[in-house]
Amino acid sequence: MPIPLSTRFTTLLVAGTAGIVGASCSKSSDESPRLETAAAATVPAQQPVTSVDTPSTAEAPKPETPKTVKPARKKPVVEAAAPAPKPAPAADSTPGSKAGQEKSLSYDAATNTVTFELIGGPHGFQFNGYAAGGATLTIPPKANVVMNFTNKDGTPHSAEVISGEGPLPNAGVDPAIPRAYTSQLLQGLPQEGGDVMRFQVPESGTYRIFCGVPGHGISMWIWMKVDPAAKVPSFGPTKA
Ligand SMILES: [Cu+2]
Repeated sequence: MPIPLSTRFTTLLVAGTAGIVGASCSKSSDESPRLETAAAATVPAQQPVTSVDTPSTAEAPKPETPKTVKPARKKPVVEAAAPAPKPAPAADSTPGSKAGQEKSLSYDAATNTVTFELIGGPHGFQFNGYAAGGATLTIPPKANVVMNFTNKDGTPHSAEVISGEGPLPNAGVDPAIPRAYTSQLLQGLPQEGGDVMRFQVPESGTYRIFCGVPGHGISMWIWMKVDPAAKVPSFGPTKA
């Protein structure tokens, strides 16, 4: 079911534009000697945009019971290009991955853009409360991905997209997809720090979203799969 591009994206654009002015380019050459420095420089390194989307009271959810859902945020702005929006969930305690998706994932079919709120923690070496492949983000082929990473944990964390095959590296490596990594990949972003990854996925592929801080990624990773059959993105516990 198509999920309308939320107004969050608009907020992002605004915040991102504003952030360029004051952002320091923390993708410094000593930590990530990669090719996309020009593109990376346009990405604000420390913007608070994603913090609006995570309830401060969220506990680490168990894989079979995704986190409690807050009522959908209401914004006055209407995204004209979005398909007919589904009704906002009436209850604030409806369990289920679909409700969880609405909070962390949105999709604009017109531009094939997936926007995902990637959370470090919130408590411990997890992404969105999942560790060691316990969750899977499924993405339609050739999608443009805007992945807003915010570290909610007290320990510094980072994120990048690495191959879905082979042993887990001990620390950050070159990403499997260009630009699919956060700033401060090795030292990690502090609590409430964040970065935005913008990249395009290929037709298909299996990847892992991995924390590049040395020693973290052995457990701090989740799956990211590009499914040629996927019409919309989804996020939830990994199916056996
Ligand atoms: Cu980490």
